[in-house]
Amino acid sequence: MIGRLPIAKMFAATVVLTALISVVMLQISWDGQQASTAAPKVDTLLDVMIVLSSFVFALVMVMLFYALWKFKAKPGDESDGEPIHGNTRLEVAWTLIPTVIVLFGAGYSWSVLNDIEEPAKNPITVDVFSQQYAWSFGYPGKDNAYSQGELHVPLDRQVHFKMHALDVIHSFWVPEWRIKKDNVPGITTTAIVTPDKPGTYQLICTELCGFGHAAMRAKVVVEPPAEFRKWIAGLKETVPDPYLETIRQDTETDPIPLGAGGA
Ligand SMILES: [Cu+2]
Repeated sequence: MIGRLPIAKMFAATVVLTALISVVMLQISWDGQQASTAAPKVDTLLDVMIVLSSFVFALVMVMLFYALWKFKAKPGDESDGEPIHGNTRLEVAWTLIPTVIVLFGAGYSWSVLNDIEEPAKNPITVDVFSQQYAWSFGYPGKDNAYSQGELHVPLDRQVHFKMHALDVIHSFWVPEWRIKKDNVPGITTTAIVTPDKPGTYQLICTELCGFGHAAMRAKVVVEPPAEFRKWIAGLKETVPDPYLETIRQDTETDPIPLGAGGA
């Protein structure tokens, strides 16, 4: 017989260890500066997940080290271990606890995603074209004004990015916005962002797309609407015809809900 486990003490040790790990892990600014309305919500979600993961890690460690200490064979003990046929209470607990944690994480993530993708009034639409190894941008609401390697967006206005890959899969990532979305050949994917801090950022390709992947970046400028309009007015080119053709041929995925409009 292994006797009764000191459940209360083990639980207390788990709570203390969870707190210690969480305090250390939450000190770190994992994603850096926040520059979109989604960023604080995504960061809070991450913090909650860090605490939950710390709890799971602490629980496993406490049980592991308790077992190592308590059930260690005495020197000279060559006997077989006890035949054990399972423990219903333990099995129910280790099924139920992870299920609750995973369901909570799924529900919370869902609600955050729903929240940050909520269409706002009067968004602006930007076409994003990705190809080995460059980014370019079209503004369908501004007579298809076209910019290569530099993306400008107005401050505090929701942007609907329509992603188009011209060769292989790329992925759109501006770390300060916390938004990441794959660009897939043949389909249009959408990312919704409301930048809320003016400044210059970097758009990074975050899908290994070939030899020049590491250098596949673009400058991102978030600026007040008046400066944005001035920049748009200064663009000389329009989106090349083959690119427009790509847009027409793409199949749309996760389209913006009806009534959300576009600019
Ligand atoms: Cu890439």
